[in-house]
Amino acid sequence: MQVQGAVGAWLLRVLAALGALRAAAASPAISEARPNGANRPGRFLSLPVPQKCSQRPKEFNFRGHNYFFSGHQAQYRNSRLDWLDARNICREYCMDLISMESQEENNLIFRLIQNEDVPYIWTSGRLCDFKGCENRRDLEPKSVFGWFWSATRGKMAPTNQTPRGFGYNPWSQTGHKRQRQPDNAEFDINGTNESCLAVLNNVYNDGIAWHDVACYHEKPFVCEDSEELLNYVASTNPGIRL
Ligand SMILES: *[C@@H]1O[C@H](CO)[C@@H](O)[C@H](O)[C@H]1NC(C)=O
Ligand SMILES: *[C@@H]1O[C@H](CO)[C@@H](O)[C@H](O)[C@H]1NC(C)=O
Ligand SMILES: [Ca+2]
Ligand SMILES: [Ca+2]
Repeated sequence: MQVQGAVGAWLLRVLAALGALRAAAASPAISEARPNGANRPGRFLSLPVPQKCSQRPKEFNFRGHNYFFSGHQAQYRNSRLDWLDARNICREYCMDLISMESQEENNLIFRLIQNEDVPYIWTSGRLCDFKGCENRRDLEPKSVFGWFWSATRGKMAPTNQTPRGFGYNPWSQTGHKRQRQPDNAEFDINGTNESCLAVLNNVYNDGIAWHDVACYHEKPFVCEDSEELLNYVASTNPGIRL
């Protein structure tokens, strides 16, 4: 299982507390409560499908990871999915939603969005506000310290700081409330939390930038290789070409 050193350790403890770590070691299926659990409770993360993994779309490559944009694949060209459904499409290919751990990787996505005039995409960014994240002083305030990349379980930089590997803070300076992101704006409208990270293309006249968005919104998405899922499928399917 691929863990980003100490960075991911805190989330592993969270998952371990949920009993999810054992499940992840034996099989990568990890249950995760849906943010909008009242509507569709008990949704699960999908297992990788070995045949799909070996034939996964490899639209571009960066630092040894393959990626694809849903809008460039015939079967997903017009797909707009909520955050968990998008993750699960990726996961069947031994991928997950993209995590932008460096400005270089972030630039790849911003360029794609700009060149293809994509309005927005989902990333794997997630707020730790589900079961197992309670009573965590180190995640408070959540809006600053509570964000992580769910694909790798790596903690994100505090949202009010320039992330390591970046020359600027990619969170938008504005949004629905004309405040810097994350602003959890939909909570003020109707009590729905904005727990997922999307990249929006100039929706608030703010250029291409990171926004917290409620996870039920339906968007195109970018998938990135998951070392955890690739390793799992490689180890359980001797000789498979990935
Ligand atoms: C949703 O956001 C509100 C306001 O920030 C917060 O008080 C509440 O705890 C959040 N709900 C969940 C499930 O995290
Ligand atoms: C909250 O408001 C948004 C925007 O008006 C709407 O699309 C969404 O369905 C609402 N959600 C709920 C739970 O009322
Ligand atoms: Ca990445
Ligand atoms: Ca927002």
